[in-house]
Amino acid sequence: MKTVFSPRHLGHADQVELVAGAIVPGFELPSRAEYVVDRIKTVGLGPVLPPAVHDLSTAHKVHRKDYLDFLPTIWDRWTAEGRSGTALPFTWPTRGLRGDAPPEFIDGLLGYYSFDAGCGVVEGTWDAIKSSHDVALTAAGLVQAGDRAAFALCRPPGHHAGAGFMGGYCYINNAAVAAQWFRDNGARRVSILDVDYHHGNGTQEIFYSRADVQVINLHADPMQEYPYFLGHADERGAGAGEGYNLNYPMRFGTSWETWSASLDDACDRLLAYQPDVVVVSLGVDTFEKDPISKFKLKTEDFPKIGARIARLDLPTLFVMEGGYAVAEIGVNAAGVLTGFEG
Ligand code: Q9C
Ligand code: ZN
Repeated sequence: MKTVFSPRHLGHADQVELVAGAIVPGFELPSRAEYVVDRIKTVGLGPVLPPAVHDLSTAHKVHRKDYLDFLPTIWDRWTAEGRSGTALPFTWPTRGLRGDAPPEFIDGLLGYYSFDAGCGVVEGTWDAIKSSHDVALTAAGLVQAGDRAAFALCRPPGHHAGAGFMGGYCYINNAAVAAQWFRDNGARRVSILDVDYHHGNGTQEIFYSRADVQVINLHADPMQEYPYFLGHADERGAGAGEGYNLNYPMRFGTSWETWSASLDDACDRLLAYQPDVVVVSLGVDTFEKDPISKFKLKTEDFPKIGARIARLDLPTLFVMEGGYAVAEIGVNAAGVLTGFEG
């Protein structure tokens, strides 16, 4: 299996986040992707290729124009106020406030276009976002051209980003852009199978009213875990999309026995949909030692995930999402992919 990867992610660094009332270094570190690419090379998964530059025309079909126009301007707007460090929001349009128009000032804009303070912006952030998008589309092209599977080693990740907002370390929804691209290039139906520990709220929102992209999420119960405000089992899609969104929320402490039963059920539902291609949102933050998660999957379980997905016998694009036990994410992500290859 080929991997697509860009070192341009390295410019997205120096993140900070609020954890238990303290501002600490962010968990979504540049070293994450470096550990994964190093492990891919160590196990000899296959060639590691650079992305080809793509325009944003497909991204424009899953994101709002005003949001995509705003993203590349954040750092310049921030520094125009004489600021340095990391651009972050602090005010959001929740219930009881108006959220129907973007303000003029950068602090208001950052809040308007996000749902949390998980998406800092530094000088190199837009270039990393764009390279991550290009990685996803280049890898999608490999699958379209006939490869059984490809790995888009995206950083930053994407599944929390919605049509018009960032959040949870995610800016452009790489998996959603790839799914849209498959639709525009001959696939009649696309399934997105999101195995990241966190609910892929952005992906769900983007496709919620559509029947042509099935979205399946396996994740920590939002009653207990981030993103808290989406991801319940009764969210099944709306309008034409009714029945094409599937959520498998699981409680803190979930281990392989329970998690894999959800995966088996999800795979049955996926096959019943008869997609032409599968996009896997590959988070490995289900790992027992992940520093921000509370599932109990072990390193030996990750190849079994890949093997189960391989049994679907469908063209498959893996898109990197989360996973934060830095030393181990390379082993676990590569484990899924080697398990897929059998
Ligand atoms: N700092 C992905 O796995 N947690 N995103 C916030 C307070 C946010 C995870 C906890 C977790 C986002 C792609
Ligand atoms: Zn996650």
